[in-house]
Amino acid sequence: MEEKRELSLKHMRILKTELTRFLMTYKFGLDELNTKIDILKQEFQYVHDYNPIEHVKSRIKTPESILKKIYRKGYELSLPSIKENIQDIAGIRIVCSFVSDIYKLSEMLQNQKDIKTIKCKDYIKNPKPNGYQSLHLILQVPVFMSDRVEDICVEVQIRTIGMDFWASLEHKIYYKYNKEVPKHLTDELREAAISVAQLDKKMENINKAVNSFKEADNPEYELQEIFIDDKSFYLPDEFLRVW
Ligand code: 0O2
Repeated sequence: MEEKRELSLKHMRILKTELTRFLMTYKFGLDELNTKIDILKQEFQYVHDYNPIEHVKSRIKTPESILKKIYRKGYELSLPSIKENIQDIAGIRIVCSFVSDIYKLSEMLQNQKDIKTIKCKDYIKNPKPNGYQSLHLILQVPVFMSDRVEDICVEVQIRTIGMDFWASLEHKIYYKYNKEVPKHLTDELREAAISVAQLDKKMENINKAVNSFKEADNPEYELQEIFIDDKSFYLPDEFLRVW
């Protein structure tokens, strides 16, 4: 009896180590992708004096939520099965100002040599029946561990501020009503989603108009005066920003 208990404790310890190691690889995958996103953000800011990213949030699914999904979808309960079937264990949400930024960013990420696109679901061009809009990518990144390389899937959701606002409220309502939302609210949510899409379009057009005005009005480089040893020099604004 004692021997059996010892064995199961040992087994549990091994399982716990395996699970921790398993989830750690997803954290590293997130770190890797977050670094890539941060580089794009900083580079954009310096070179183009413009930041397409409003904010970024990331999360690792809890073991409980992973198990619920495995159970809901009827997959086998094992680590290889979780790895193969649950592609959103690691998730990043990027919120952009404009719809064009979403596609720009998505292309820049997908064009990186060490990133492989596993899936792309465009709920902006094809919103869900409830009105949900967002661009979903499942991206695979290599994670270099001490003894092996793991290819890790990360779900990246890219959306505008308006789409994010809508999704947070819809999520709150969905859980408040325990997934049985009254019809008048689902109708209003659908209408609100249409308003969000219209507002996004308007903001994009205003931004385009402002950009073309800036390009027409200003020379390519604005020269900045700097002083070294009391001598005055003129340097392009771009140069000062980078250095
Ligand atoms: P959480 O806690 O946000 O992660 P698949 O994963 O491809 O087998 P699934 O789960 O339908 O199938 O994938 P999909 O459609 O790409 O959606 C995954 C995630 O998108 C969800 O994660 C939500 O975060 C978000 N999402 C999708 N549809 C809606 C929606 O109608 N409303 C809101 N608010 N969010 C949505 P999880 O796993 O549900 O939860």
